[in-house]
Amino acid sequence: MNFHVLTLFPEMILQGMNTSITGRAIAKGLLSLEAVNIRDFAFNKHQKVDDYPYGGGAGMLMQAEPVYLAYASIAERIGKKPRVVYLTPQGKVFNQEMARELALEEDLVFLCGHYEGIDERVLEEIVTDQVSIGDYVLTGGELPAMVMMDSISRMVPGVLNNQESGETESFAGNLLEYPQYSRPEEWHGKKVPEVLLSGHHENVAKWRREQSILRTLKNRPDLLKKADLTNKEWNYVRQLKKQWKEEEESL
Ligand code: 6GU
Repeated sequence: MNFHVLTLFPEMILQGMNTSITGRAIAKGLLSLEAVNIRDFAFNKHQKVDDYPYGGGAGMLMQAEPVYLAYASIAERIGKKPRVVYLTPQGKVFNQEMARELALEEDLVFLCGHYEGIDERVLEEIVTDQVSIGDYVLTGGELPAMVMMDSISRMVPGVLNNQESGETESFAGNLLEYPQYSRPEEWHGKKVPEVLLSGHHENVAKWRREQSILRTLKNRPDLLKKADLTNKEWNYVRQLKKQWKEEEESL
């Protein structure tokens, strides 16, 4: 996977990505990363990349030409028109399914906006995907680009040590991950759940599955609707809801 990031803050991207698991994957050659400074493609006296919006309004916009030239330098070098993801709160909300799909690409370009946005004409010309990472506002697209690259990276074969953890973690089957415990057996008076010490693999698996369902029901009922549970498990969900309702009514 080759990541190319168009940004006004290349050092932010390089510092963030050359750390931890993504850093190791870059060192191994499983990923490559370049951060292209859009300012290097502003061929005016002060390397200015922003200007006022026509029609008025708050703030400045990134101009079309430097963004286009920075993009074109990548497209020319790799010899194709790559997929270009523009990070914007106006985009489609990022999820695990999108991460899996984007991980199949050989090259991905991320376009990070700043100020109030980017001239619409260059977006029309180069952007293939507009993506948001959630319903809150950030100062620029760099953190969202890093969020996306991190989650896409872990879908690339060889990036994770334990290859199965790519799919068994949260959101596999639209269920959240169960709680986990390590040594010591008791900490601050809290004991590790007995079943996990039992060595009874079937009971452990059953307990974990129940915990996943419980957590998903509590924190992400929207996800649980899409989860594929057995009839027995749907009954368990119904029983939990009934129990909680009764507890609430008895208060
Ligand atoms: Cl992709 N960009 C910005 N600036 N803010 C965001 C976002 C993206 N996703 C959520 N908030």
